[in-house]
Amino acid sequence: MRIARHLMALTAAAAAWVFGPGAFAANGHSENWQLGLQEAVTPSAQGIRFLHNDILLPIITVITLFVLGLLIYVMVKFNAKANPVPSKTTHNTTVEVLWTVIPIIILVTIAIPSFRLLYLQRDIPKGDMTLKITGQPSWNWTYDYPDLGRNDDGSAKVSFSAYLKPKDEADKDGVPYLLSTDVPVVVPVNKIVDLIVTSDPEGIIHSWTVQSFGLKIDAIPGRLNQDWFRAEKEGVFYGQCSELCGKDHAFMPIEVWVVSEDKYKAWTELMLKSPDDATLKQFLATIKPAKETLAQN
Ligand SMILES: [Cu+2]
Repeated sequence: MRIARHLMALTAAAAAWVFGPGAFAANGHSENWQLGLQEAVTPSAQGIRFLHNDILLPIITVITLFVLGLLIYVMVKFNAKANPVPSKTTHNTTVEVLWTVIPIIILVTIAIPSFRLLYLQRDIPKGDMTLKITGQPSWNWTYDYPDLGRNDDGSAKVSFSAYLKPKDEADKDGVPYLLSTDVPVVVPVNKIVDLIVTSDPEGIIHSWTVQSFGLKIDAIPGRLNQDWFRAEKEGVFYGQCSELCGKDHAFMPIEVWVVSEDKYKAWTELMLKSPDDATLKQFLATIKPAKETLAQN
């Protein structure tokens, strides 16, 4: 009984670890020893979280425990010693109907929310703005804001590359190394951002991924991929290239700042003036969403 109580306490602790809000849930990135998904700030990410935590995980847990129980039962009850004369039974209609119907019910239970989520993700709504993301062969990302005006050659006026922030600078700024970039992508909160994602024609396949947005979309040379997100919370959210793309695959992070509409507007006004690095850095410090708490590395 005592063991059972210990086991139950352990299970509860594990569940709290996996599902609980936890100290590390709201940093826009994962933490050492974190289990479970990162904080969900878009409808898509919330859908993924619900499907995984509330549908799949309970079903898998029940099935696993059920099969484990059956195995133990068979091992104890029907081993050669306990059951020297085995039964010759070959068919049992009730059992056969059950093991066909129950899995069908389970699959339908999974399919309904799964398809609903798929439609939410793939049925791309008309965006409030467009962001073009290009994966570069030099292992970094380029971002274009075509809605903010074009140059004579058709290129976007607001266009910049984001590179990995070097370790010493990341440490100095108190931001996570390998996730932070020298300049962030800035988007307004609660607005639908349509994404056009591609890779340099001379380049390689990358994948633009931000876990908190429930977003992972391949950047393929010569092809435009489309996706979207609507971040419902201000904050700094990190991601990484998620397509094994070459030697610097681990060094092309993604840093997105979700800010209020006013701050976004101020940012676009500044960006249209092509500010120098120092001016931009100074300005960014004034719009950076609330500071996150960092885990010890
Ligand atoms: Cu890549």
